[in-house]
Amino acid sequence: MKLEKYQIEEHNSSLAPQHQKRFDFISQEVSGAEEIIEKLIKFQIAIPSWALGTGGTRFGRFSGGGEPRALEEKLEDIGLLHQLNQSSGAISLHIPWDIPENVGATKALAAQYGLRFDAVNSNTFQDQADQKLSYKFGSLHHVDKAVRQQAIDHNIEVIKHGVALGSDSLTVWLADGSSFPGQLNFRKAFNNTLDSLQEIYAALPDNWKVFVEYKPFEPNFYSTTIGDWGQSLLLANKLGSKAYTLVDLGHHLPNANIEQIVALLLNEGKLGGFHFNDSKYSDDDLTVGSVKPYQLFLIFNELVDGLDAKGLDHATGLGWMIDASHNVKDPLEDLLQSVDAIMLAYAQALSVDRKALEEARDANDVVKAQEILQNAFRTDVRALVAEARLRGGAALNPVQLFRDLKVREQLISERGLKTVATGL
Ligand SMILES: [Mn+2]
Repeated sequence: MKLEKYQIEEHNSSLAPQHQKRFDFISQEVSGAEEIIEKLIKFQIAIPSWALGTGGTRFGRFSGGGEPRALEEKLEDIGLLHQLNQSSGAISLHIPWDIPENVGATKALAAQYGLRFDAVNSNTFQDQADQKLSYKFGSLHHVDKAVRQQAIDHNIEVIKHGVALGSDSLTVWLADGSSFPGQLNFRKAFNNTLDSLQEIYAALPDNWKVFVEYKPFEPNFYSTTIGDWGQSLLLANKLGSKAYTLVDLGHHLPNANIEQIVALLLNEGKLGGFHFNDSKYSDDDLTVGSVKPYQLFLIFNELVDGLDAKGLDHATGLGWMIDASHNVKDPLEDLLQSVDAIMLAYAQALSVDRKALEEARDANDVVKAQEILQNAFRTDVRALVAEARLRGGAALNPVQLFRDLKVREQLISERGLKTVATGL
């Protein structure tokens, strides 16, 4: 479904008086409010095609109904999110779950919703029905060259689909690893992975990037062949200038200092992509900012600082994407909440007085440095983010409008209660 312009306008005028009061206050509180709003309007977060349906666990899956049944309906859902917040103007596709049947028609449909194609994602973590060799014991790191070759060919195929759609990056996440001590020769596994990635790298068009994602455990529970940012960075450095590390917030062991990892990767010019989510334990796929909003702010603080230090554009310097999919919420409402949390953390990071922060650091004034960051984090910038939405033509309160218009109920009546999003 598509919203009518008047529906957004009616919603906004009903909330306008209250919003104006809050906005007038915050725009005087925060210095450079206008610049922050401009940056917020430009900032877009890609939605992955697998986040639009209910996820699941190995114990079960509880669909809320009305899930997208095909790629066209996934585009429709993201188009709807983008209408509501004007900050979700990109889709990240998963191959083979989302292979377009008609590329021209898919591109035209995406353009109609104002969406571009972000990084394409390969899949060697499960076997497909028509697949010759199994990935049970890994893909790019496999002991058998024939299995590695199959996985290499698949990634090259994904690049081709991406080129056809106008994407310009490939994300490689491997489930490769081992579940028991002794199972794997670590050095051979790493070298096989490097060789395989080199073949994929050779197939990248000149203007493309490849993002090497890491994860410390799951589905393998003893070792992961690309387990942390060090291993990813080693590979990215060996591959060349088109290869980058991708940071997924959920892919760290508990209490890892992700903001420091981000700072150093940006310093090396090797941070390429970013996957947002939140977690209490590890890869929990929870709504962005729902558990550790201060950590999210500290990460954004390093992102803004590091991008500025390299002269990179915030909106286009990295690939920004949400990577989450879970069980108990309406997936579209969850994505609206996630995008909002990202924008809030970004706005707060933009409001940090960087000059004063550096002066406090240079003077070893620990208390002052902490005060500067906490002051930014404790400032309620929701009205700034809402103002950016308003100026972009989106809704002041996307979740409220989603509910007022009974969007889920309409999707269920169009698509049915028992639908399962493709790939899930
Ligand atoms: Mn990820």
